Amino acid sequence: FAICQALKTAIAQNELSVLFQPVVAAESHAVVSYEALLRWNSRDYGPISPDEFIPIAEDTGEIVPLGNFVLDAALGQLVRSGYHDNPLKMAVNVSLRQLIAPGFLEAVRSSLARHDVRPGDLVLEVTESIFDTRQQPIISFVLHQLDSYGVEIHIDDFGTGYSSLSRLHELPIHALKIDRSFVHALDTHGKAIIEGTALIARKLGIHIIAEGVETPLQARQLEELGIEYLQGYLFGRPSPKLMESHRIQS
Ligand code: G
Ligand code: G
Ligand code: MN
Ligand code: NA
Repeated sequence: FAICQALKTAIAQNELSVLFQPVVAAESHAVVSYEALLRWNSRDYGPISPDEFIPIAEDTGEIVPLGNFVLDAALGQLVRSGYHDNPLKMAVNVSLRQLIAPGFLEAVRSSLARHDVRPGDLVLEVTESIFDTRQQPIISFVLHQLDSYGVEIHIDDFGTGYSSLSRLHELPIHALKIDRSFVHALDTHGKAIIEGTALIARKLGIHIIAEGVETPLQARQLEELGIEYLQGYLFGRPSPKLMESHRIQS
């Protein structure tokens, strides 16, 4: 595929950028962290969604340099936005393929050290693919190492994969991000699913973030269900800069 070729040169040609979307505390709406979201504007193909190019990058192995680029760009932006005066967390999406590639732990440690960011202020978002039983020894090793550094692990798009709630205690998981499809279905089946997930997570000491929050009504319903953190267009779209307001609110 020509697109694989284009992806290989995307970093060198300056075609990649990273946007940041806030996560807020449900009660105060204060910003508690940002999620870094990769964007590719290809010279040859125009803007391509990560939903399209991330799976290709996973297949070709390009996800490793791409992932390192995002980690570095995200921590760099965090520091330029006043992190050292006013600490804030940064969440970075990580593919399973990237997580288990040789050198991943070292890449995380060196990026944290280079930017002088506390490991506890880095969140890695992984999907339910981390429960893949065939790869369990390596996945478990890497996640426990990250946990020992203080890095937080959050499960993204929770509820859309094949994991079961009973497996949550087996890995060092700090939070679940409830997939936006359940938030958008709060008036139908979504409420029961979110309520049940929150109940179990709370018992296991795992935090909950709801994503895809678009209306004040959804925010209110989620807060009433005891959801601690919210993310979505209601609070901020993905944008190139971190918001100024976090300094006053934090
Ligand atoms: O930002 P957007 O909604 O277009 O993201 C689409 C998908 O791409 C989401 O599932 C998101 O988690 C994923 N994604 C965005 N940025 C990155 C990244 O830097 N690395 C990985 N692995 N996935 C990403
Ligand atoms: O899978 P992940 O949660 O990483 O995907 C993040 C993607 O979700 C981003 O591409 C972002 O643009 C999108 N997103 C963020 N907030 C909202 C929202 O409130 N509504 C919808 N429909 N999409 C959102
Ligand atoms: Mn995510
Ligand atoms: Na998601």
